[in-house]
Amino acid sequence: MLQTEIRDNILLVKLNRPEKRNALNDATILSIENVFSNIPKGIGCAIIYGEGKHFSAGLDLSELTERDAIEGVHHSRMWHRVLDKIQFGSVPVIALLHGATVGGGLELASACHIRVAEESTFYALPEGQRGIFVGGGASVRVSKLIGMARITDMMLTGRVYKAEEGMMIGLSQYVVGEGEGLDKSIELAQKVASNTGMTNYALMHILPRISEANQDHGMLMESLTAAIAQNTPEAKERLKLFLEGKAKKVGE
Ligand code: 1HE
Repeated sequence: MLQTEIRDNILLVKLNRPEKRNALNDATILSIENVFSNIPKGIGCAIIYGEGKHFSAGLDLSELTERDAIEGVHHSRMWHRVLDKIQFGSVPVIALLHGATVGGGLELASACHIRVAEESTFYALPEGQRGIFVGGGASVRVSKLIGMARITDMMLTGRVYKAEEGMMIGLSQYVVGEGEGLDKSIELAQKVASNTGMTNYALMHILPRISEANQDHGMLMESLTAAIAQNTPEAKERLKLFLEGKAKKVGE
């Protein structure tokens, strides 16, 4: 149900339940937790993608049986715990999207740091139409990506966004042609993995906290982070190479 492969210093994680459109049952969610809690040493970036014609059809609705309220809370909190392992894990994660990226599938994608969408990607939050509510973090993460008015509309009306529109409103940072997503994601992952550990840590763990802090606290955290980062041996070496004309220029 989940397949992993290591290519150089990149971890590829594939949802592999195409017969159920990569619907996310508890077993899959728990294996995602296991994989992202145990990223092997030496890995610098991970890519998550889906087998078959769709990234993910979201929560496995066949498991949404007779849960009472408190069981429902625990189930949703389990999703939160697992997706936090992606957002606040040890390496940046790229979601490579195609086809349906809906409900819990969009929640999984929105926990990742970069989203690359192939042209077939479409986004929706069908929870509203199913009579339920998002439970895997969409109200927080998707709201932050596209704003509250848009997520409200998506859930009230079942609105579907296609790949290009999705990029325009902030659901993905990239759109690529069909079948080109893996190459693009690997290219991006190599860049991400070539950053210093401190830079990637700051982007994953400190920046989101800064963006939620008040301006005064945010600025202070920024100064502390900048000071720590510029003091690392890796940063000093990189600055030295640049000043000697040996580092790539911007855009190279
Ligand atoms: C599923 C699921 C699923 C497909 N749970 N089994 N998500 C949804 O409301 C989306 C529901 N799915 C769909 O709208 C469509 O399946 C798709 C647009 C994603 C794909 O359509 P298609 O024509 O390629 O596939 P299909 O024929 O609809 O489905 C193939 C099989 O996958 C079929 O099972 P089969 O045994 O009859 O072959 C479907 O029943 C099964 N399948 N999607 C279970 N989601 C943390 S809270 C998050 C809350 C949510 O995510 S709610 C949104 C749920």
